[in-house]
Amino acid sequence: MNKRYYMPIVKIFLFGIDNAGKTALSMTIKNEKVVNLAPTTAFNISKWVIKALEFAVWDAPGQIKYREEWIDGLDQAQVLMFVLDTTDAARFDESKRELDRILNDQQAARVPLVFCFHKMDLPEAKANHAKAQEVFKLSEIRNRKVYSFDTSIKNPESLNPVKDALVFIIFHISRLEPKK
Ligand SMILES: Nc1nc2c(ncn2[C@@H]2O[C@H](COP(=O)(O)OP(=O)(O)OP(=O)(O)O)[C@@H](O)[C@H]2O)c(=O)[nH]1
Ligand SMILES: [Mg+2]
Repeated sequence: MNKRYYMPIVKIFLFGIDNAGKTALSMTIKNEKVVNLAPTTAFNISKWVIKALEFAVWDAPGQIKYREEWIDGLDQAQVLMFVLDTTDAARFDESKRELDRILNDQQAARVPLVFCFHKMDLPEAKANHAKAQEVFKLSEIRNRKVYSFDTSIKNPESLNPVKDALVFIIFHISRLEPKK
């Protein structure tokens, strides 16, 4: 039987608190040079092309005053991508609350989560990694698929497994929606 599948443009909701590194990570995936980044003040919507597959990435503004707007990025998202500044242990609890707020939203039900322990080039991040795993308890998330990675913009190769996971996810989404 000759089955045909269409490849949807997958919407990624890229979130996490301010200074986590979301915009820098997004730029690095796009092979753009990261210089003098200002905090994001409204959704940065851009396209990632990975292995000829397209993703519409909604890079959220992380500061508290913008978090109410996250709902727009979450709407219809097919991938949740969370970025943690692993150097900043003082803000792990705040980060976890924001992650849980989204995971508990009805709109995010069953949507896969890609979690980045980010800024792993920095010694503080290495020192805090175990603590971050303890706080976020990713293995206890049972209501969706969770993929987690150690990432750094200083080592763009660390983003390759993230890209592979996105391709894997898109493949499964397209398999679920055969073309009529
Ligand atoms: N050393 C290091 N610095 C990083 C990395 N990723 C981001 N940064 C730096 O962290 C700071 C914040 O990065 P942004 O990408 O602007 O953070 P953001 O999460 O988009 O912040 P908001 O837009 O305010 O939500 C910048 O100075 C980046 O250069 C990383 O992997 N390693
Ligand atoms: Mg930003």
